[in-house]
Amino acid sequence: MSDGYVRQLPDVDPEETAEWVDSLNSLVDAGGERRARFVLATLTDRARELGVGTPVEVSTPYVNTIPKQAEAWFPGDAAIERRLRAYIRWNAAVMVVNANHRADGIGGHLSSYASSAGLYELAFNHFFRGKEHGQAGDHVYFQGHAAPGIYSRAFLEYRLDESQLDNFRRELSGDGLSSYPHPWLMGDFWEFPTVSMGLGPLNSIYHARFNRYIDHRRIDDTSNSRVWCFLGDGETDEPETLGSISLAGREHLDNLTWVVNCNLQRLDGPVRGNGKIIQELEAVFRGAGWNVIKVIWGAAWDDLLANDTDGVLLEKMNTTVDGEFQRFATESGAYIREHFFGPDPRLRALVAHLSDDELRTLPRGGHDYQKMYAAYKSATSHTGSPTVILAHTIKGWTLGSATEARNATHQVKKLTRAQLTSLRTRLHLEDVISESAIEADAPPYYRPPVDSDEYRYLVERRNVLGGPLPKRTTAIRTPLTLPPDDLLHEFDEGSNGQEVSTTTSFTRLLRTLARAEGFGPRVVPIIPDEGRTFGMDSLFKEFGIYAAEGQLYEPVDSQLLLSYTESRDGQLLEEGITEAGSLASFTAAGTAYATRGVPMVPFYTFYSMFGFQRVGDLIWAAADSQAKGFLLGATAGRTTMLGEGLQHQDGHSLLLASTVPTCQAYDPAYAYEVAAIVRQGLHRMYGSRDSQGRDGAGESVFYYLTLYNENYAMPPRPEGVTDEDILTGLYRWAPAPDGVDAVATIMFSGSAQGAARAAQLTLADRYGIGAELWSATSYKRLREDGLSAERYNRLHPLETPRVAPVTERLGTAPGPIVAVTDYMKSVPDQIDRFVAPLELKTKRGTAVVRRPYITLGTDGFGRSDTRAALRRFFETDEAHVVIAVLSGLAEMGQLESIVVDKAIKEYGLDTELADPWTR
Ligand SMILES: Cc1ncc(C[n+]2csc(CCOP(=O)(O)OP(=O)(O)O)c2C)c(N)n1
Ligand SMILES: [Mg+2]
Repeated sequence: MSDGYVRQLPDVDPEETAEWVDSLNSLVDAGGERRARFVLATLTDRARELGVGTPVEVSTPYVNTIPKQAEAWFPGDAAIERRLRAYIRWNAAVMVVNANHRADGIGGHLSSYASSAGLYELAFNHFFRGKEHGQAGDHVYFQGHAAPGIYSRAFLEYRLDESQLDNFRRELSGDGLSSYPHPWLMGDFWEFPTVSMGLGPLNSIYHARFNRYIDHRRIDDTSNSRVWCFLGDGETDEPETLGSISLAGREHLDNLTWVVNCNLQRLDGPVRGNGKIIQELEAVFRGAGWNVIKVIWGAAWDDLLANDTDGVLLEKMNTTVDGEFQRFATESGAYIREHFFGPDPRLRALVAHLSDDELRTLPRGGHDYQKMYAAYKSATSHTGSPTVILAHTIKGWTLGSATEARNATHQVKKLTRAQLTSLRTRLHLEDVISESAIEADAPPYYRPPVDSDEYRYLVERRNVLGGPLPKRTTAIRTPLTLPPDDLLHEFDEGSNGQEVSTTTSFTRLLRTLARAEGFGPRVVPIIPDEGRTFGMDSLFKEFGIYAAEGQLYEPVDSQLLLSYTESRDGQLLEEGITEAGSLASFTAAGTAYATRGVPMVPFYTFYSMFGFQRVGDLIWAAADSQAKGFLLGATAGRTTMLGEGLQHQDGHSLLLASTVPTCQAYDPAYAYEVAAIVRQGLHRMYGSRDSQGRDGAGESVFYYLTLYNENYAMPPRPEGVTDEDILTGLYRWAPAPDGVDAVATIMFSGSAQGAARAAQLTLADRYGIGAELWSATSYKRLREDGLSAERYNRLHPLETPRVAPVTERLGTAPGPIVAVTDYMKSVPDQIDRFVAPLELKTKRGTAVVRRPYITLGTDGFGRSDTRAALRRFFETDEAHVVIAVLSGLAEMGQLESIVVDKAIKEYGLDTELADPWTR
């Protein structure tokens, strides 16, 4: 297909054009296609040098990007580094083998690290910057399954001891090591959870961008930090992996380097048996504006290629599919001579001087230390775009012929004695590992003593580079000043009758926080192209939208007060339509207290439906990372956001939120509740002081708040209600109306407050029944506190029993309890077993009875309709709250059932309908 654009441009000198085309014709006639391609590529290269913008070629031949003559010289001690690698490889393998000897089935991986040991070791010895001397250092995302190798190195550095290696994957034994990088479980070691594949790569991109952001905003100088991400070639199939690479290209993130370990295999088999993953990735990354460095062939191939005057070798390289290359890695030299070099006599002649053994061991580029060094050197000196190194390796490298490049290699967890012995030979470890030791059931680890040359070299290299990695520290480099406590007190006054939503109240609160002196700059508002929906466009102009290049155009709305204002030091992260990317920004900001020693406070506001269920795994990983900050699920509720329908209406994010241990989930009804939760949340997460008395080192939790778009007058905070009442999840919001006795309780959350309040008035007016109103801000919190009391009692049979806080509080609540929310019934059901029993006075004396606890909620798919219709459909409106209260009273024998029946008929609810969750 021709480039259509050429035919649309005027040809100012057709004669000259024809001459060029003629030359090309004769070139093809005389030298053939291959020669013509070579000349064209040379011309393109020259054109680039001359500054003639030529379109990026997305694909280059299947050879190394860096030619031999341009390779940087390797400055290290190759012999010592090889030796160190051998020890690390050995221990990594032994750790997994031992773990599986001790506890069959405990798992672990041998072959991922075996294929990438060289990739890591080069970086450890020459590139990764550490965190010593108050530096933030580099940020390294290690491939999750390579963890044994990383532990093994830390063992050589005497950062881990033998018993820890012995307890690989046995964390509950006290000094065990987690299977994969989990900061939550090894908080002074791992920084980034990477094992759920695709999340590490995505997070690394947004991390690199976030480093730019805080640099441009002059919060932290990040110019000396590089973000590295190591990933598998199979991992690139995850949409999260490649989904945001264009952002990195567009933002010219030359502080980001990816290393893709292209061992051509994933778990079950080849990544692209019928294709070429390296070629495919090259095209994708080049198209996205990345600098791509392919390291396919080791040094021994250089001479072969130089002698390939007919181009037959190159042709063979280009046309051999990965499935075949994988096969060659398992075959003899004779097989390779026959099947790779064999068919073409010119090709066979190229390797006639090589023995079968030499042919068998022709190295892959990823195992060639010199070539990999050159690639890293080039990547780290490259400017203007991110770099990806595509390194061709063999899965299970050095582990022996039964394991290397076999389809089942990923699952290998045990090695026989014979295999261990052959590994020892392959790694030349005969002098440090005795044959008899291998005979034993638990083969020994080895590390050089601290006075050895190898140890000194290892440590010296890390010292030069700023200390050992990985290392997670929460030492604060730039402390944060919390805003004064009375800053948000305006929300306690209510909205003076003005009808507003909790969403707009929150936007106002966010503005107040972002303006707060000292604290304001640490606020990171994040939105995924939904600012206008949440009324956040009011922040665009005042705080600016972050754009690395500033604003190169005059915005269409520049004459408006709230124009779309982008700037290099803009504060808002307007991420566009990517909830995953936004969550990655949230994680980068929410972990900056640890990764950079600079506490930042992200407020990520999104469509609640597209939060936990869309990017739940990223939220889980954020929790593992010990991220702090606020997630705001706006347009919350299944009936509050009218019109949109079932893909938009969220009735379950609070249920999903309840599954994340560090998530503090709240469903506030009023602006003063939102303010109290944010105020106390800031204290809890950032408030406690570090050893030097500086703010920012609080608990590693994060908050999830639902925000609704229904407008109503925000009431003032009721007299006597404390922040503590709001934060612990439940408090009495209003007594029964004057003139009626309190005989029932209605609990509401979020926008269900409207139905609850209306029902309270109706019950009093029509039935003379008094109901108290309680605000339930967090069922998750109530449940956890209840479980805690219950557990204490179970395990302390002789102590005074504790009472669940929710039980205690409800002890003073009258009658049956009806809980209504705009979420599934399972949300209020969380406290079902903690609902206090009732003391009931009957004619025959006082009885303690189980109290009716009736939950109303929005189980089922949403619908497009009005709020009123939706609430009727889901049975959460005023009528249904009234019926529920009457029904509860009838159940307790305090009301005739006929009254309930009559009410049902009066409300017109007596038509037989299927349950909403079946409709
Ligand atoms: C999201 C997710 N899905 C599946 C897995 C299970 N899994 C672990 S490793 C692996 C294969 C990895 O292949 P590749 O990325 O090529 O890495 P390699 O081990 O070959 O270096 C799979 C499927 C996972 N960890 N995360
Ligand atoms: Mg792989």
